[in-house]
Amino acid sequence: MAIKEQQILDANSEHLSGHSAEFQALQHKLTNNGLPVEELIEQIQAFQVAIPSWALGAGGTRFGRFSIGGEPRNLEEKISDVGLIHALTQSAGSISLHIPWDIPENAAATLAFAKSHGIVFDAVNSNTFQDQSDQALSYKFGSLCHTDADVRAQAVAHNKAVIDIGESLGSKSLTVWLADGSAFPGQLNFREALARTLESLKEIYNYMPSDWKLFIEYKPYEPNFYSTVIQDWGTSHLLAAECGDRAYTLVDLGHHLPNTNIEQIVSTLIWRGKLGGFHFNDSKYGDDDLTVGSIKPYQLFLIFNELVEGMKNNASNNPPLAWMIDASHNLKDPIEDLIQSLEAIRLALAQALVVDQVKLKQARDQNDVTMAQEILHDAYRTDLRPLIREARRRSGGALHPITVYRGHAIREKLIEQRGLNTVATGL
Ligand code: LRH
Ligand code: MN
Repeated sequence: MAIKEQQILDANSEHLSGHSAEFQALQHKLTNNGLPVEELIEQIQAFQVAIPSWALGAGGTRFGRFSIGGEPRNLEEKISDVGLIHALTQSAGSISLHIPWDIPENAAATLAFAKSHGIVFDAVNSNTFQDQSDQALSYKFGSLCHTDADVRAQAVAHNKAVIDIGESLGSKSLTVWLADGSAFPGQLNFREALARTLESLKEIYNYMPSDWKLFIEYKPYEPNFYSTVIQDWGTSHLLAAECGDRAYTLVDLGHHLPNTNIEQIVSTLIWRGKLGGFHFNDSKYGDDDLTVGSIKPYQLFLIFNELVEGMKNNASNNPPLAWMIDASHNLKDPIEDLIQSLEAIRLALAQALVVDQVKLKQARDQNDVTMAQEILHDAYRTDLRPLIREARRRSGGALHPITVYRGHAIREKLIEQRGLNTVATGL
């Protein structure tokens, strides 16, 4: 379901005068603070986030799932939904596929179809946390860590196949997240499981084309509830360092125990040049995969503040980061939820970009705790939404994407086209 550029321009014209007044007032304030507004807008326009192919339908839990209607029935419809989100927001120019949930039947055709929607392929994700019907050996007791060498070989072969699919689509990175772990004390020899996982990862790493990156995603628990082999950033970093220069740690915001200082983890990984990228979402308790910035927006700002500062003084030459959303939509329309997440991410970036880093450094050097906080709060509490809107408008996007989405009754049209009970592959 495409939205025409003219439809977006028409919608914008209704809000232009209000927007221009708000933007000019903000532009004046930022310019008075010595901030390069045009440069900020360019940085925001350039900031693109990959949409997960597994989050375009209604998510669910073991307690149930409520269909949203008009869900994409295949990869092409998923790409067209991402194309729609990108047309409205001009900030979602890529899709991250999960294999085997999204195997392209004809890679060349899929590549051309995506190109026609202005979409490229970001990291591909392997899946050795579910058993497929045509699979010989089960991953019930793990995959890359399994005690049985044949199961490990099967899992390594799957990852190599995922790399081959990614290569055919122009992707340049593989994300490995493992459910591997144990449900009860005594079940697993931690050291041996980790050593087997490292050997398996090295085989996958050495199979990757020389211009590819490996992202190792950590998670403390779920679906295993006693131990997880790659449970935290330290374990992921250890494995990445052992694998090689093109292996990095991927930070999924929902994969931390309560009250973990994620911005400090981000700062440390950049310092080591081993931060690969993010799975953005938000959470109150566990891996809730909620809308980005919906629960802890200040934490998201603090993370971006470390990113902006860290990548500015990037002594470790941390490579450009992979920006991806990883969310699940139990109640909201997936397209609206993703639009809100994209807005929250660009807003946190903008807030971090207007932090007076020079004054902050001075306050820190003088241990002026109060002033350091005042400087952060000044940026965080500046309403930068007109700046995000202006960046979007200049890229041809909608000033108010959700208003346009609803105004054109797009979900209703998707339901007419696809049906009420279609179920998208994924979580
Ligand atoms: C695991 C995870 C991982 C994906 C999956 C869909 O919780 O975050 O990134 O493979 O969600
Ligand atoms: Mn994730």
